Parts: sequence; structure tokens; C-alpha cells
Amino acid sequence: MSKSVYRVAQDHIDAANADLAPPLERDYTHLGEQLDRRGVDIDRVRERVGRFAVALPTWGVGTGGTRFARFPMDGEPRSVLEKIADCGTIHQLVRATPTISPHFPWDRVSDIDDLKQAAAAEGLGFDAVNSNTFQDQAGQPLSYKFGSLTHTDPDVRAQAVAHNIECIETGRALGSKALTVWVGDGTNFPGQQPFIESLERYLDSMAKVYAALPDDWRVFLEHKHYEPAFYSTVIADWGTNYLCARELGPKAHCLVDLGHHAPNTNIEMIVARLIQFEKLGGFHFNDSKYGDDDLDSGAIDPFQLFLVMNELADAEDQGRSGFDPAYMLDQSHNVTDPIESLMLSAMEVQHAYARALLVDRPALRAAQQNNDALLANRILKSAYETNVAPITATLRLRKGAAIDPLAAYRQSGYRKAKAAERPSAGGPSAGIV
Ligand code: LRH
Ligand code: MN
Repeated sequence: MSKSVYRVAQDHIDAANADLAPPLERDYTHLGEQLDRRGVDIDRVRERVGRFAVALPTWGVGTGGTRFARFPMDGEPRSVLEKIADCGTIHQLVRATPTISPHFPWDRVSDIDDLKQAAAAEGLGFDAVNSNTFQDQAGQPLSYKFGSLTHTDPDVRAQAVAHNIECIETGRALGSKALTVWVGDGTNFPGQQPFIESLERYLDSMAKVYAALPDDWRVFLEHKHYEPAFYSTVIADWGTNYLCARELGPKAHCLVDLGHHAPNTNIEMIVARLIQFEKLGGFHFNDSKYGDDDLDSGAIDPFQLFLVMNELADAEDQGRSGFDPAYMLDQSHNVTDPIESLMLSAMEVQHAYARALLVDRPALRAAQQNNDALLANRILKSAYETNVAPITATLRLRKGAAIDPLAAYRQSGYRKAKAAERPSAGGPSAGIV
């Protein structure tokens, strides 16, 4: 596995920032004056946004695809170590993505220390590890064709449980503190499986995974309304997810993947419910218009992303108990350079959070109390309509990152250099990774 050598030089970033810094300072001061008139201290907002971070999905730095096709790009990572190098470059340019979320067995290596050292060399840590019982691996004794944790065959369930426990052990070696479990288990025909028994099998299997969790770990259950099953999905919605997390115990929480809901679902209200009942484990941020499209965060409906962040900022302000969500991206980059998409998506999530911090919550509460619907909505919209880019750009400048990460990345020639370092590993294929 050839060690990728080209890195974006800090000098290049500093040079790219040189001309942009003076006008940025003026924009920051101007925004500061505007916010001051609204009773908001821009430096306090910058500090809070500076503590906000979102994890990168290792599976997102390669070109993604659909069941129809995947169109690989020159210079894309061919191994998890090259994926980590690209994650390091993203963090170097935006300084808002200090952790990665690995996926097993996609990221399996012979010596787990290689992964740990590669990440450490990039200044990266590990967020939740993801298990995978939605595909059959070469040489796998039993197939997941008809399910995994809910399969009718106890041996298949045991195989799936063992894989999740192996992921916990791998995660412990990496310093992770959580396991994300998404299963595609479900049916394509009415009558194919009994709904109650399927969920009972899920809970029985997950209880065994839960029992293997270290004391300071959490397990994130991820619901999804459909796909790969097209008639019923065992963990199809937040309600089923919540009930299972409650059944399993205090270490079990619900993970909200924004793309896993039927169109027009009020996801911010689901988030509020999970906060209220202290079962919000975390997020897979992305965007979608129809199904689980895994598009770039904020690309389709940035207002929805803001409304989700608004619930999170409100919970932080209120000091809600049990509130400690993990923030992760989960996207598939079929037509863009994944590094560019992940940088801009991390910034979109950061912007949505920064705007949510600008909401005048006492005024909002008063308007809500007085049933002044229009004023309440205006208070939210005025925060949403605020251009917070000077805040996040100033953060990047002060952290040694790029004021304009996209321009700095494109000017760096990183992808071209990687195309030379990483002769492509084969032609077109299909599938999300
Ligand atoms: C399922 C999902 C899950 C991952 C996979 C890559 O759609 O969102 O979180 O394991 O994508
Ligand atoms: Mn997901």
C-alpha cells in the first residue's frame, strides 16, 4: 500500500489567506456591529462555533455511486490509509472535522495500529464505528440476503452479533466511544415476514451487542424508512428506534440520518422529541429530495438543516439533561470531488449551527407565549437570513485553515498530485462505495 506523500503545505494556505484576510476582518467587524445591535456578541458566537465539530465518513472520501453506476475519479483513495490522508487534508483546510467515523469491514486492516497511527499523523481521532451486516463479505459463512440481526436463522443472527462485537473491539483499539448499527433488514412482499417476531429478533440480537458495550460506550441505532427493503423495514422510523433504544437501556440512543425519512417529514420535530426523551444519540448529516439520496448537506434544503440546528442550539441553551449528540456526515459523492463536497458540507453544517446561535430565544419564547406566529417565524428567519460566513472564515484563519477552502484546495493541485501517486485501481463499477 503506497504511502501518499503529497500534502497541502501550510505555506500555501497562508499565502492563499494573505489577500483575503484584510477584507475578511472588515466583514467580521461589520457583522459584529450588526449583531451587537441585536444584542449578540459575535466573539461569543465564534467561540461556540469553534467548539462545534462534525466527523467525516471514511466511506465518503471515495467517489460514490448508485445501483446503476459509479464513475471513479483519478486520484481517489484506494485504501483506508489513503482515505485518512484525504480526511487529514479536509481538516487541514476547514479545521472543523477533527474526527473520522470508520466503517467495518470496508476499513479493515491487518494491523489496527496502522489506522490509529495514520489518523494521529493527520491530527484526527475516531468518532463512532459503523458495523456492516447489509452486505455479504467474501468467504462469509452465512448470507445476509434475508436479514442479519433479525434473520429467521439463529446462526445468521449470531454471525451478525459477533460482527458488531468485533466492531466494538476494533473501536476500543482506535479510541472510539460508540458503535452505530444500521441494518437494512426488512421485506419486499406483504406476508414475507411477521412484523412482531422480526422486531423481537432484532431486540434479542441487539441485547447481546449491548451487553458487550464497555461502560463508557454508547450504541447508536439508525432508522431508515426504506431501502434496501422496499415493502417493510424493521427499524423504519424514529418511533420504533426510540422504543428499541429504551428497551435496550441507557447506553442505547437514536441516530438521525436526515435522508432516512419520507419526503416532507418534520425532522426537526423528531429531533425535539428525541431530545425531550433523552435518546438523541447523533446525526448523519446529508440532504435529499426524494429518497436516501445522500447529497451534500444543505445542498437542497438548507432551511431544514437550520431548523434541526435550532433545536440543538435551544437544547444547549437550556442545558437539557442527557444532551450529547455526535455529529457526523454521511454522504455519497457521485459527481463531485469528495474532498470539496465534504469541506463545503462541514461548513454548511457549521453555518447552520452558527445561525441557530443567533436566534433571539427570549423574544422567540415571548412570541410563542403570545401566539404571535408571524413574529415567532420572523425571529427564526432573521437568524437564518444572517450571513455568518465571516464568523466561520475568521475561525478558520485563526486555526491556520483556509479562509476559502475550495479555492485553496483547487489551487493546491492536491487531486492532480494524487492522480499521479494513485494509479487508478480499476474501471467503472456500481454501488454506493
Ligand atoms: C444507510 C447508511 C448507514 C451507513 C451507510 C453507508 O443508508 O446511511 O448509515 O452504514 O449508509
Ligand atoms: Mn447513515
